[in-house]
Amino acid sequence: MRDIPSYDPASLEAKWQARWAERHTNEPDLDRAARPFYNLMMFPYPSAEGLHVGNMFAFTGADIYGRFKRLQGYDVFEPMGFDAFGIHSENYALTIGTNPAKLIPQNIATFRRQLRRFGGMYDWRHELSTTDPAYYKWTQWLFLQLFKAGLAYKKRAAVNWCPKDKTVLANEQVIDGRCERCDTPVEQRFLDQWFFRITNFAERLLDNQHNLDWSSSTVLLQRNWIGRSEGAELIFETPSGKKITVFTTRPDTVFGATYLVLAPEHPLVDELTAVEQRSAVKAYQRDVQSKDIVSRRVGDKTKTGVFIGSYARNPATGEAIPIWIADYVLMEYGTGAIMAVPAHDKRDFEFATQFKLPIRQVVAVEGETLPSVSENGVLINSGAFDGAPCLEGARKIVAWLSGRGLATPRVQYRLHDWCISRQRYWGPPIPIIYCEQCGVVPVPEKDLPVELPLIEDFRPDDTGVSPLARHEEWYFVKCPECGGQARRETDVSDTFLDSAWYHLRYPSTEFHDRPFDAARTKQWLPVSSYIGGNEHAVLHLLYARFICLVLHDLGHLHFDSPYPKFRAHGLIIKDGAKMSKSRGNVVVPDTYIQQWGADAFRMYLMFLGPFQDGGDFRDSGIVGQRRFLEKVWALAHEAAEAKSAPVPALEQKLHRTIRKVSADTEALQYNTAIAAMMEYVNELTANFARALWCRAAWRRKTCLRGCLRMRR
Ligand code: ANZ
Ligand code: ZN
Repeated sequence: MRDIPSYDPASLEAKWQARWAERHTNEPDLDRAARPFYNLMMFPYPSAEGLHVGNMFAFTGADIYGRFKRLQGYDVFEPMGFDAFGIHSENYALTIGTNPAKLIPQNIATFRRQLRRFGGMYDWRHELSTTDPAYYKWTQWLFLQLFKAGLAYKKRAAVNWCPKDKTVLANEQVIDGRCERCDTPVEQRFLDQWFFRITNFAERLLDNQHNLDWSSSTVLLQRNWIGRSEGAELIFETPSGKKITVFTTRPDTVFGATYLVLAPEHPLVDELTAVEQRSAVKAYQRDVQSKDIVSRRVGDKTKTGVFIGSYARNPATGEAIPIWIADYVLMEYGTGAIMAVPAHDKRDFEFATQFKLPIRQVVAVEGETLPSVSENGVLINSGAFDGAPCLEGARKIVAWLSGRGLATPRVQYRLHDWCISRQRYWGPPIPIIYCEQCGVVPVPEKDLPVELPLIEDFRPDDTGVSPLARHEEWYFVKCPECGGQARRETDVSDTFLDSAWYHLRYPSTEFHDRPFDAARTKQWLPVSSYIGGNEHAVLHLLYARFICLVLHDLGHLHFDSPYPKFRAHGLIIKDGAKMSKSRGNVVVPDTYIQQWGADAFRMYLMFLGPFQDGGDFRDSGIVGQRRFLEKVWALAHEAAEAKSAPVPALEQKLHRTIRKVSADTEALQYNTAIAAMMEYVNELTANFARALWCRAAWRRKTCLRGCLRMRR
């Protein structure tokens, strides 16, 4: 028998990758594909370090699924691109002092090399980068469509401001009230910003969820983020006739409302404040102003607040109750005012205890101490409503108060409009022009893209305006309507806008006169399978659904959900924590791939644990996968030479294995699929001298051709 060549992944993998390129294996005919399957994975932002093992884990799992579909006969379109605008890329550029416009292409080159080397079956003809003017021209077009539809508007809003870094921070960059980069306490500032009216779509974003085949954890995260609450608005009147409207989810507890709390910014505070309380109220408002937004939203700190010196009438009891302001009531939610029911609300209870305000129990629940928040009790101390179960009591009380014009049923969402303004350099300029004569003028579509100029002073400064606002040679323009002197918007848009529509662009990258071609879109969208991290459950995935609804309503798309099927992958843990750049426990895959080969490394990653749960990364164990592949390699070579009749027991094992591997792969349970293949190979090697794979199995490409004689 001739010698079996040794298993040499470097040359072997290169050979097959060359073969793919030659045969266009990964490049389906996008216009004529008979069985299109759009296999999408979340595109990376090209950080300097390159792909780490956590990224590689996610891409491997998604890539295997694409390969599986290809083997099942689908025309698989698996594109890849780069989410290269935004704060991650820009902050890195700031750290090393190089312009992101110069730095990012280098990072992309590294990523591309890594993605090719690990054997991802990507259609590189359709690569895209969000920083390419040919791409962001259409991101700007998208902004214009929303603007024209009345879904983009400008308003003054609070932002987090780091006084040391002199920059606006996203909420996620504020950790315990401090800047995540320099640990300085964060302040609030007020800026004019662009918003998208995603709240108009809250109900549909919830309803649509029923049609989504998504990981249940993702659906739940989105549901909570949208945060639908059913309740009522109730009116509390002051002696002077001012009406204070509160939003409550528990109108049944109105008899227990012993005081009111307004947000410190509430518009009625000034006129309702008694003279003797004025200086205390002002001081408190100033104090709250200087705090960041995020820590106000977390409820479990000591309560602060001030009595404003006036009273309002409880609509149920007719009693005059005191009015306070406190920062645990947020202006952006509900009406910015609450009725406090300390007996049945935890925050109100803490507040009332601290400031010695009356606590009146109005719901009796067996065996519970105050504050009891359950809705399963019956009403007490509630006049004519005593004895009613909470839900029924709520309905009756709202009906009773509505009759007197003091209540309206109301649905409230936690979701806010999407702020898309960024006072930064590294993003697509928002395509708006301000003219003294004509006002806010959208850039005409024929003038897109509004290119981001290459500037040297891209650093944000303490003016709080975008670096582009320092460049009059760029921002002074002729008004497209009257031809007079006008000025460009100098904010750029949020990275999440770039990624909210990239799936539409991939199949149409070669069209430069339209964002996405109608026929291509019909053929390939919506996406067949989307795989990515659950950390994007509420931002990216929600925004993409919103943009899809908008484009659907405007007649651009034939579907209203971009990703009918989504699966969240698990996380790779290293030294007890999620592998991430910010934690500094990143492992780079390159040396492993060099030493063991891409196939062994991919297999190792998939064997760490169930793909949707993730696993613990250790250096040991890769050698096991490598040995397994060597074994398969040797078996295959021997099989190519041998001739023998089928062995029934092995045939049976083979078909069982095929069934299990197919089912597990479809369910993304790669670890158990690998285990089944190992078991099968062991059986081949250990128990039988000869075996034959049936031709049918070979046609399905699940096993090797011909017959096999075992090595002794
Ligand atoms: C009285 C009450 C009694 C409440 C009770 C709760 C329990 P969700 O479910 O999250 O929508 N609230 C209303 N507006 C607020 C604001 N701007 N800032 C802070 N809190 C606000 O929560 C709605 C409840 O949160 C409302 O119902 C209100 O307190 C409070 F036993 O009203 B409740
Ligand atoms: Zn004008």
